[in-house]
Amino acid sequence: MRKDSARHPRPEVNRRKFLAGVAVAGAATAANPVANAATSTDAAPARRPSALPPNMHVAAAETQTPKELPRIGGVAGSDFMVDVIKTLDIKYCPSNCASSFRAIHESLINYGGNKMPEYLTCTHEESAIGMAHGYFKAAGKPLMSLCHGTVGLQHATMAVYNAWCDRVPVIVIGGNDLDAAHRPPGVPTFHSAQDINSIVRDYTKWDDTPVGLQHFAQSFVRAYKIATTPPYGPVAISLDAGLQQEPMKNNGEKLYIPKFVAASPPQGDTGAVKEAARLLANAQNPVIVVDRAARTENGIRLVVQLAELLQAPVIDNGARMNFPKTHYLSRPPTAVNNADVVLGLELSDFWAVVNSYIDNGEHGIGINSTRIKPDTKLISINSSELLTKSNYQDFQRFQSVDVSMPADAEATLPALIEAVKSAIPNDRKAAIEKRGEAARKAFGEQKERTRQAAALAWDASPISTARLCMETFAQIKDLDWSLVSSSGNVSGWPSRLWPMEKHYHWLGASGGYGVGYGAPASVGAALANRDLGRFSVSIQSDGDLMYAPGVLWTAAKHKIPLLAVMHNNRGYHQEVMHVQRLSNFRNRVASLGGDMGPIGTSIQNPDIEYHKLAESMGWWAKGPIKDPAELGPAIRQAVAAVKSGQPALVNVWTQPR
Ligand SMILES: Cc1ncc(C[n+]2csc(CCOP(=O)(O)OP(=O)(O)O)c2C)c(N)n1
Ligand SMILES: [Mg+2]
Repeated sequence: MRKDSARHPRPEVNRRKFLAGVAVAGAATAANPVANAATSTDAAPARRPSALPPNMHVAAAETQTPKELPRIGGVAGSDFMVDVIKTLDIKYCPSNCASSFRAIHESLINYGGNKMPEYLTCTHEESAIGMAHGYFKAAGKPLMSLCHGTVGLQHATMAVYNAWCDRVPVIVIGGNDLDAAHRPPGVPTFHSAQDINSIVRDYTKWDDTPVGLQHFAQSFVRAYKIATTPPYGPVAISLDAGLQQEPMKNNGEKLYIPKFVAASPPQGDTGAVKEAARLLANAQNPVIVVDRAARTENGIRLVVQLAELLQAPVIDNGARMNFPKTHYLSRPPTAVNNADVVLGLELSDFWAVVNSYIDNGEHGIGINSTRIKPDTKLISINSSELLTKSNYQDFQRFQSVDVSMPADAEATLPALIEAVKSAIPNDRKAAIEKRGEAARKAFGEQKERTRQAAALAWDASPISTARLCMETFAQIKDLDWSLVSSSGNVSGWPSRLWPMEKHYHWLGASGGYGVGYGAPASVGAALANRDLGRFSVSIQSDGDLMYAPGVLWTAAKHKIPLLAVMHNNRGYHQEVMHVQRLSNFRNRVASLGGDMGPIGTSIQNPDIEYHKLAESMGWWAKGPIKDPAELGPAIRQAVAAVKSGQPALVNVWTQPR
């Protein structure tokens, strides 16, 4: 907390630093800096006229070092902003630098000491937000990111959308110069807008444009609170360049920093909880489907408790680690077919749990069919219903349910568990036990079938995705591992065969299926895991990495250990299948243009040397591995490099899926 320094700003130290700066800069700087510093606390520095047309000179004003800088008279507004930020638990600020937030950038590193938050150098705004997204899922704490108003925020958008769909808090700060009459003409004006937040408004929980420092203090604490109240989500604050840069008015005497107190998550209504419990307790075949049910480690424990109480199978759709894969009640999605009651916990798409859809029916229109029996009762606990906006369709198809609780599942589970305990009739207890025995048997058989399927084409070259995943696991199994991301499609082998039990064994996917999430999110999550002493591994697809590979450099620069094992199938295989499917549907032979997949879907000829790409940015790297016998030893070496603190990438040529 820096409340005191905010009320009685600028300690002596800074004045001394300031004088030292003047001495170095020499006589060419402000005419009477000492007098300026001592007296003029209210006056803003003189602004240049803004009538210049945008031309090379104007562009140079932004891109070259200014010849002469007037000294600030008083305390920088952005120093106070840093005081506010420091009252919250924000460890890092991954960002791509820009003039619209140069003042707060300068305050963060010089006044704030580059700690809490520490600035991380990013080469793309999408990478910065993607890192914050991944970080939260490993650490449970949000990061902030600074974006250049308009262009930077435009780059950031897809990652913000992924965070929105994935219900992950990220604090997005956009620099913007609001005062049209005084802002620098040319480039900075191109980079300003009336309302930069409109770029991300449809997929943020809240945004604001503070016009004063006290307003900033309230907005920042409010933004943090909104972002971190379930359902979580990204928030945006537009930060006026003038407000950052100008000295504090009235010497900041009346400014205060509101205290952050975390809000409790919304809990299901008592009546609805009782009704759900009654249905579940009396069901013949209750099935629990989970997607983002567990926000924390405790969430997994609660899902296990409820499942065991009912001896109900659990289908994990995997947006988070919700349920141990080693538990005998863990079942594949088909388990829903026989259910008479389905409990959905934080499902991103309830409709698709109980319906199926085939995309190429007659006349090019898809075919819907139900997966469940006609009288199956549906119960939903889903906090996303508290977040619905109109434009983007992340709310998915409308599904009628019998008991609907717009509430946080993890927060509602304790009450539901108690209600189920009281609702189970004595004469049902034996039948419930029996369900458990059947589940153990089915689980064992399922595991065996999966193992046999994984052995198929074990020695194939390019390497099978099952072998890719199991050779990786063999090298990390004795470490405190965390699968931080799996981009592309490896047929779900890790969730099918790795013994995932802890909440960080799997962090889930992007949320919005915006490809390009995997690389930055895995670096962000690896950063969190580094600080928590865990070993991070990612399965990195080729298409995903090529959207913004610069994040590899950020990982090396900031010494973030991460093992990236590549699923390099030399293509956008998902799209290979789409175009192929349409060609088949239309009775045409797909034009491959000399590649493996239809034109526009391969990433080959030339083949990308991902190991060289990574090496050039400071990674330990090896590849391309085509012979499956070489895979294990290569990963072993990579693990050793990661243990020494370096990121390492193994470029593996794989089968399509
Ligand atoms: C930003 C973005 N652009 C395009 C797509 C469409 N898309 C979906 S999957 C995919 C292929 C991704 O390739 P890769 O990461 O290599 O995975 P693979 O399908 O080969 O396993 C693409 C381009 C998307 N989802 N997001
Ligand atoms: Mg691919």
